[in-house]
Amino acid sequence: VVLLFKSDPDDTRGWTAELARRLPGVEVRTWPDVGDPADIEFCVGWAFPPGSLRGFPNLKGLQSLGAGVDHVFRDPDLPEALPIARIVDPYMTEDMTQWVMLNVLRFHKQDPDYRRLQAEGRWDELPPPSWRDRRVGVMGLGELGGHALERLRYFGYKLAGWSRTKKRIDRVETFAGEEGLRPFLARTDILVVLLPLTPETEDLLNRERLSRLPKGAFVINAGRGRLLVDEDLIAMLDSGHLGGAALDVFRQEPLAADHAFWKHPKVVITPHVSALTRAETAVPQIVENYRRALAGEPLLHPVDRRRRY
Ligand code: OXD
Repeated sequence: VVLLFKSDPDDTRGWTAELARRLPGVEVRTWPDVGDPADIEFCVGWAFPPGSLRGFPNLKGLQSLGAGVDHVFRDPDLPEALPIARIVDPYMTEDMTQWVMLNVLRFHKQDPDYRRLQAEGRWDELPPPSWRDRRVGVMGLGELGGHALERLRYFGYKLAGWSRTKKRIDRVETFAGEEGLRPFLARTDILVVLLPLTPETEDLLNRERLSRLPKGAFVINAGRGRLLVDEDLIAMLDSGHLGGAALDVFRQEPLAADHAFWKHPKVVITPHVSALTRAETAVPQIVENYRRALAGEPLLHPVDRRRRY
């Protein structure tokens, strides 16, 4: 038996149908209708309620429905030896890259400034930026960051990447670790954050680090809200040090109605939709992982518990 956990009931129906279609002969149950906990062999979902997985004595694998798995590690009772997999789906990767492109281009082409001029009915030409000189930097050089850089290369920007451990990428200046952070930020006009959230990356982008970005820099975050300290970002936008921010992820989701980001003139918000997991493209790897988990084989796109991604 496979158990699915999704918080949105409409969405749950589509996933259940797709899983059932691709797993003939396997029963798919949906939370909270677990039935006998001993029946559950494989769990698929996003943020199972803490402690719940511990209650399934025959559980052989957990498939995160997201690319990020910080939600899994929020469970203090996560069974120790449980194999965990995350989604790596070329459809989602492309989708994320397109969201990144939208926002890199938005800032590079001064769209927020032209929108303000339009609102004032002003036909004013701003000093044009040169794509040749534009320095774009990507934090996180895994599936998502690597793909975004590949696409960004077409635009001729000066590219750099930062990651925990040093990576080599064609025509991208790469930086790594704590000592690489300062020089990476200092050369980045448009910062794209695609890091996983781990104990090491939490609050990484605080006031001190954001102040290393050059004056007028832009921040684009589609990683996780907790990578960035909200008050520090707002302070840097208000002081004029930062030119704008595009945010898809937040410390608390949904974003609280009274959060300062909503009405901030320099902040563009999307509600965690930069790359949605789609049943039709994601289910094949889930089906394969179900098979592997039951056979005791290593899962596709396994999560390293030590690194937490
Ligand atoms: C995520 C996702 O991990 O939406 O944020 O896949």
